[in-house]
Amino acid sequence: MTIPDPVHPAWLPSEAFRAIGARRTLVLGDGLLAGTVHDEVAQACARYGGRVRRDAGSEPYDLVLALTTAEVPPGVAGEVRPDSALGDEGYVLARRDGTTVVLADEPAGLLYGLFHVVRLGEGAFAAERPAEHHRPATRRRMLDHWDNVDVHPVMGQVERGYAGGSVFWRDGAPRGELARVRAYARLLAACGVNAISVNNVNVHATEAHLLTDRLGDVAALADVFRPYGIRVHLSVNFASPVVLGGRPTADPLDEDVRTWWADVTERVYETIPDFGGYVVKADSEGQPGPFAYGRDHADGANLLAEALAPYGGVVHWRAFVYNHRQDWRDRSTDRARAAYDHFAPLDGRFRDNVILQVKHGPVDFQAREPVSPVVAAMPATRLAVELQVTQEYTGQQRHVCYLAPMWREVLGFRPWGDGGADVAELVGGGDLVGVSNVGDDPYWTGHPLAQANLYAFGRLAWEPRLDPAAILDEWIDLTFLQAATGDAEPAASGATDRLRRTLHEIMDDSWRTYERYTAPLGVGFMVRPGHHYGPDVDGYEYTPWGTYHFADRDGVGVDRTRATGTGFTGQYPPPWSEVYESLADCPDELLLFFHHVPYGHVLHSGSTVIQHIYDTHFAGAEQVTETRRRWQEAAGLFDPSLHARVKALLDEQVRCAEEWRDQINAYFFRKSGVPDAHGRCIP
Ligand code: GCW
Repeated sequence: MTIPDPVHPAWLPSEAFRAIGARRTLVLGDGLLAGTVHDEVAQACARYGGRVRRDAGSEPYDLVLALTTAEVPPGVAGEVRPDSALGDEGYVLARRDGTTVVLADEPAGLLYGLFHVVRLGEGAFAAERPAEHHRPATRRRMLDHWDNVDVHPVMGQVERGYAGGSVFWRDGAPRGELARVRAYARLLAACGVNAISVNNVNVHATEAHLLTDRLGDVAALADVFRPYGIRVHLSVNFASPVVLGGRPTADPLDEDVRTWWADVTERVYETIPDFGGYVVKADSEGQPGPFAYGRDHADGANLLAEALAPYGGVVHWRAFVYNHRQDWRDRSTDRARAAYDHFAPLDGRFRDNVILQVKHGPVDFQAREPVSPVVAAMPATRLAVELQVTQEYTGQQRHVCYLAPMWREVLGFRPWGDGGADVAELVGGGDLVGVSNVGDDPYWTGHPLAQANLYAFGRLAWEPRLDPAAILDEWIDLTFLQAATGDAEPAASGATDRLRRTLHEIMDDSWRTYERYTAPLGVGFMVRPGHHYGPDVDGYEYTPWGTYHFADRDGVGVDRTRATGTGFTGQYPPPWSEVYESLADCPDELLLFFHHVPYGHVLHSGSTVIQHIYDTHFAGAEQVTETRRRWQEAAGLFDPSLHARVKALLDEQVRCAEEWRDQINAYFFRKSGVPDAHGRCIP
């Protein structure tokens, strides 16, 4: 199968396999994924002149990838053998006496070990290396595609998709470009992803049929993902017994409904034996759910869990449930409270194959939110944290916005304060889910630099304690350096140094830059309603969506305190319930998320709120101009078409950042009447 021209190789250019492809490799072990490992190495060898075998023979090897159950030639792996089990996906990596060795208990571990060797490049074959054990921190590292089969009249082929059409579906049918899907599977495996859901959580009429009469379309995708260790999941409509099965009800406690789900699920597993499970958005933004029958979310989730349990499948039940028909005049309803209010009382009631999928923040993927209090409130429930790799609220893949630093902050948050567990530990052994940012764009992600977000999602899901800056460099090296220079030791040359520095400096702090020129101090939104791109300060202020900032002539922000506001701060355990409650202690970056304050309120930084708004907006827009300048300077270092694409996008980012700056500054100047201390131009 060839990759359709002209799809960009992203972090797997053939040069990334040069070090392996030029050497002698032995792959020992059976199974589909061991076959994939062999084929990957064989392809590299065909290009770079090395050799690969699947039976030991007597020759020496530079690289041995072997299952722990295999007969490894004497001397090669003896001392490397692990004492304890490596698990389904773990591996041990070492280099002894001129041989690099990867051992794994299961074929998936070999595949991840192979990609580790790819990341190391020549470094894998240099110095001796003591045995390192690697296993993923999370069980499922999953991408949700919000792809529609039919083109939706408002949302299009991909809901919140900024990279063109879907890689799976087109105009109501499977797209049929399985070579592209395969290339995608390979990229995902290389960064550690092992699960994928192939359709939108908003399950419309056509998409509902993927569960039954169009299951073959899902099976075809599962066949392509399987050799890369990735299981396929499906978003299903809670009302399926009615809309597909012609039943009078979808009541989760109805016997006939339970039988319907059991039968349908049995057929799913007959067709796709390693099917992962169902993803459900219920009673949320118009999707059907158990409320219609007077049942709660535990009843709803357990219904599907029961049907999946005999096959080891799971339900990802989303906690994104809130009232989207709120009356903006009603100051007591608080959307931030909704997930906790709905789900915390249900802790302990979910079957153990239900995974409650919680957005990382309490509202909706804003550039700055506190961590959702739900993660600390449900000790008896399996949790997944959901991140948005697609940049709905962070520049829509037209702006450079490297999100790993934000995700790292989320994963490092300690709900019970210093000494307590962090989010990474809370989801440890559980799942991290990302909404995919991939489409049929030749660069996969629209903005070529948005590939880094997809890569970083996978890497952080595997190892949440990785440093985002190091992940960025890893991505730069794989994607650009070896391909640009063909140099075995890329860092050696001046040009490659410049390339790496340019990208690093443009991207590393880009999330904070984005935050500076958009909604201030954690208040969120202020985007254009509907498509959510660009500024519109009052766009959502008098709407039913529950996303308000309450700016008036005296001040701005949402009072979520227990003392005088919505009481949301009380959903956190101490110390955060106290820290967020207190105007004096609340971190600056979240001040307006938790408090309504006068414009003259002095931040910890020493600045007033109004001056902070002006300063950050001037600075943020300036940083984007500087980014564009740096990119222009680096023209000679990149492939010309990639350079031109990014340049055009940076022109748009500069335009949009200036618009944000001017609208936000003008809005708050007009509301407050407070001039900029530095006398800069506010239109
Ligand atoms: O952020 C919102 C998006 C919706 C999306 C929803 C969700 C799939 O604007 O487009 O619907 O979140 O997460 O369900």
